[in-house]
Amino acid sequence: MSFFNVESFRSELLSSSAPLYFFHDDPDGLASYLILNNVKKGVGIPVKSRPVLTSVFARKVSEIGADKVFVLDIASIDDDFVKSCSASIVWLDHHDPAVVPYGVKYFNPQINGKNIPTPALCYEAFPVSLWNAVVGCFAEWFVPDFLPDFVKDFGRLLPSVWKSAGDVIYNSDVGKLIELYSFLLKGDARIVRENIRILSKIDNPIELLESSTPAANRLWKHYHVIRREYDILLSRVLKSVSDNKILLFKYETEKFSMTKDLANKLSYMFPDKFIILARLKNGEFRCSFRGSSWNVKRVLEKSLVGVRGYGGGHDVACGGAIHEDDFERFVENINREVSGKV
Ligand SMILES: [Mn+2]
Repeated sequence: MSFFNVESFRSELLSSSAPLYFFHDDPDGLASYLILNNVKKGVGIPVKSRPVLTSVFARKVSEIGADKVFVLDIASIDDDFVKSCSASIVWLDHHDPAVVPYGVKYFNPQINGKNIPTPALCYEAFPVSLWNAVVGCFAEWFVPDFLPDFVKDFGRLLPSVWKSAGDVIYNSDVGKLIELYSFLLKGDARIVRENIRILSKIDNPIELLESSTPAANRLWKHYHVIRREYDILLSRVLKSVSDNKILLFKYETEKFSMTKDLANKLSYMFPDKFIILARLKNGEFRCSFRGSSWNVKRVLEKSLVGVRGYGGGHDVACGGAIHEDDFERFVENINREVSGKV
């Protein structure tokens, strides 16, 4: 049984001659793009921030001359984007069902009560680039039902024994690829675009993992630059860990965001803690929240009352941004919610 209209989505892509893809700026968003790009070649543009697609992006559509826009793994689309977009819009997502602007074709299994990550939806519509589907699903901590097909050829890219998606993410070659994808999306926009272009031409995980071609080599070079920053930050966070239920780490950098990557890693290392990674930028703390012992989304909703900020996401993982001056009060609210009921 399918939880979204696969047939209709499939014909949307097949009838496009020049698609443009906007995808969420993370490994599963990137994997979704890579799968569909195997079916119909088109430029892929990662979308940052909330994530929300605004009119700023509409210009790209006419610049590139796209006949259809595919929006992948992005939680909301601005009305202004739709109004100024010259092409028709097809939207595939798995976040909470959104308000869909008029004229947009919307596909989301959550409408039928099922949360299936976007790369799995792409793979259901077009069973190509299996390894990207697997990488993208694990990036969302989701074990796909098509995993046995992958194991046949690439079983050695998974740990010999594993219990959770976290074990795969942090102890296997599949996990290494997830981290590579994440880091390829960080840095100067021009370089990121180039990374995506190079990656879209690689059609084998072994080529990437063994770094056996100049293309793969180039990607790992970028990875190591980001990895250095990540390691420095991670060791700072680990030094700050106490026996408090809440693991709060604030940092400031002009370079790029590591909050999501760090928050995921910390939630795996400290499953009993409520994790807040907060990066100060332009007067607000951009945050990632994790905590497998709580409904993170509900804790966040309640803690945002009376606070300038926004946030949302999934039950175990959320993102958000809080006004700098309200942050202390916000953390007090979190504290109240987290220690209240477990
Ligand atoms: Mn995503």
